[in-house]
Amino acid sequence: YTCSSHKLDEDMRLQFLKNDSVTCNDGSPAGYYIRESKSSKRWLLLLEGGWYCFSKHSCDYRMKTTRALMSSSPWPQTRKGTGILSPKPEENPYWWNANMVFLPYCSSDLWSGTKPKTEDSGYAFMGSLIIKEVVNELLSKGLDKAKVLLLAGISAGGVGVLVNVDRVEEQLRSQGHQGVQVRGLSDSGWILQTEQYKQGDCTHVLSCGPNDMVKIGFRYWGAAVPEVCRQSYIGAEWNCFFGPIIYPTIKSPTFVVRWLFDQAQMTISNVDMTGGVITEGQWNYIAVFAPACLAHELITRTYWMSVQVGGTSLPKALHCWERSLQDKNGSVRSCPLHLVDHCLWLNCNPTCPDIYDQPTGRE
Ligand code: K4Q
Repeated sequence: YTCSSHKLDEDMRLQFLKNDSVTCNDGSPAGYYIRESKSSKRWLLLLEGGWYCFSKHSCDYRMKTTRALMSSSPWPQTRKGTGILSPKPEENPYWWNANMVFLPYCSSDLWSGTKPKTEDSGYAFMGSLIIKEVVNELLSKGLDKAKVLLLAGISAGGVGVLVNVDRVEEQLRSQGHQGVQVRGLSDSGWILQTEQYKQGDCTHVLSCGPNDMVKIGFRYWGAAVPEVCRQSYIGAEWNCFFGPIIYPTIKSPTFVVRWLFDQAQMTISNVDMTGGVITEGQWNYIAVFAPACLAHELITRTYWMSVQVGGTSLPKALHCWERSLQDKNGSVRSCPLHLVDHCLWLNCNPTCPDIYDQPTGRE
């Protein structure tokens, strides 16, 4: 065959859902892109990202600016799989031969919604039902014989993984497909509930802090979060969108990928870094002291000044932090606040405390 036909069959092809009551925001049918690999029993389902909207105003604006994130009508017939979706071993040494399924994000609800479009609301929010229906329709394409289903997702899709991975597992098990091992891979969906660097109102999607945003969205989307997490947050179920809260409740093995200084986290924390430019006040807001030690507690230890990251101890870092809070714009450049170990094994930092010197907790 020619190079171009070879290239073509590497592309993923669009398939609209057979059940057309499961829709994008505007009522158009949701769907997925698929590249089958008959010789493989591995299935990768990847949830796309792209923020969200949580009000008539913000969704109308989203419709005008990024329609493909709310409607399937502008979707192309094929898409190229890149990175973990690539069928080329040189681009994807991990899973190049797997069955690849890309789920475009068109529900604007962090893949959590269960609400069909009604006359008055104007938009549907069915993210969670889209995943369910895609899994259901893939069963007849060989997913029923799979060994592993990896539910992956990026940014908003990474939140979608945390919120949906156990539901997918339960869906397969209840239909008798317990032979399929369900796993999660969440990329950049681990968001912290920080106070904003600068208080923002909630009129825009991006100026709204993490908690306010999710509180509003949860109701607007008719969000479904996992039962176990919901039970422990009755009346405040929106907390279950956040990694540190939902993760301990997830049963399926789930791998979390996250940049130390995540841009989406910075954006919703109102740390404006347009053009990669950041002020000293903003940089100090994201201070961190993280030595690679097997240990617990530090600040009341007698040796707390001897643990160092890159030559800086915690008392020194705290001193720097105080200075940075006093003179927001003063120069504290030689006073470090971002201290993360580079070595990777337990106690690879030579200043780690001796574990035999640590109290056991029973003393
Ligand atoms: C608590 C939920 C916060 C979710 C943040 C999602 C961020 C996102 C889009 C990406 C490009 N930068 O979806 O980012 O498409």
